[in-house]
Amino acid sequence: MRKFLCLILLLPIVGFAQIASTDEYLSRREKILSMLDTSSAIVLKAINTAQLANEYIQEHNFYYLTGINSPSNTILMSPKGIKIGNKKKSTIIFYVDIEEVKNIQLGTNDTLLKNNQFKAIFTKFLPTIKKLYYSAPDLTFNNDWLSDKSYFMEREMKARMKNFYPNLEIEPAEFFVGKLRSVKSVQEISYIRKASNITSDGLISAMKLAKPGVWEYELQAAIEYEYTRQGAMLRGFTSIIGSGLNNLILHYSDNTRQTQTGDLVVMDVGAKYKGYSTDITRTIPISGKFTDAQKEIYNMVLKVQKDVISVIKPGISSHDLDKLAKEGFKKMGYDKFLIHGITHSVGLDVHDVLPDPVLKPGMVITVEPGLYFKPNDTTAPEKYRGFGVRIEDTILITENGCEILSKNAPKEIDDIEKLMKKKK
Ligand SMILES: [Mn+2]
Repeated sequence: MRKFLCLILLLPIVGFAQIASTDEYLSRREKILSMLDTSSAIVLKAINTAQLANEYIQEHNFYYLTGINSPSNTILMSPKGIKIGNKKKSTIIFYVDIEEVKNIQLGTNDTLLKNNQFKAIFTKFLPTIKKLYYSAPDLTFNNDWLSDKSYFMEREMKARMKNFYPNLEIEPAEFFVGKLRSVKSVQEISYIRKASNITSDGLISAMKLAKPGVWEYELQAAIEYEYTRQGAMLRGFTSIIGSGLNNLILHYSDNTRQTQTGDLVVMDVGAKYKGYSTDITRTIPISGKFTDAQKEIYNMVLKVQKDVISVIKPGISSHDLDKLAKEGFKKMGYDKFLIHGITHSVGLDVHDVLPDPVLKPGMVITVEPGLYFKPNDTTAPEKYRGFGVRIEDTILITENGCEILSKNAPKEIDDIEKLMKKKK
């Protein structure tokens, strides 16, 4: 059956190419080839296994250039061409199962080859180049507990490669491919917009459900119900539902506490739609009404968030946004209670790669200021101790300014309180 399949599939590769009329992956590969100089190459490997809870997430650079969402494949690209027998190809996709790659659109200098040919071709090719960009999905740190020796896979790999190819420079591909990845296409933007709309619906459901006594995981379930219902089959990251003192823990994700009257709940969540994440945070009073002290802090955070968003346009740097938020809180006297950066890029990864901090049209970033007051922090006014507020939107940089993709999620105090009054 296998042999038979290969026979029919080898012939009509051009035919397959015609199935997809607009192929972003091919044009991305062409751009990458034009960015590489003739003595360099890039090699990317698919993630072999599901990483978390059996959710398979492809290595992002590999996915970005191939659209292949299955394990064990490899792509090798070089503008000078890679020798296969007497021919040269600038892109080779090595596959395990032809079914997984048969729909990929190939350029005239691209080809598909069985995975078992990779080693021979790669070994011959490497001495002909000076620089190799690579993906490092499997390069982690391992500790052998018995001999108590630590193995850094990357260090071992580099030492070994140096041995065989002393003149070869090796660099992770993330930032190189990231130059393209950070500016999103119309289609990518539409996926992030959809992820943002779905997540906003989830937040609205959670706001309607919220009342004292509800468990954090119930709010999480209300949000994630919308993800699944609307076809976002994965989360961009583990939902953070922090009530009471838990909202002071930035990456709290146990979500197992029962809420109590008077709590603020920070909900930092994001669906992943067709591979693309969003990232939205809303802070709500579990009782349906902010106390005066909560309102004061909430309004400070909201003002700083809006002030930052109002200056976003092409040419401004993400570092400027951080500075502006810090200065904004400083004027209010609370800058020391902002304990994290207020922006990051969003895309295939919820903390997407951003090689150049200067914003360009098509980039998508978050703006997420917050203030956090520990219960025993005597430098904070007493009325604020014991809660935190964070407000986060996912924002598209446009030609003249920006667009808030997560605008459907209410963040004005009146809107939140009105919504929370409504019973389902
Ligand atoms: Mn974020």
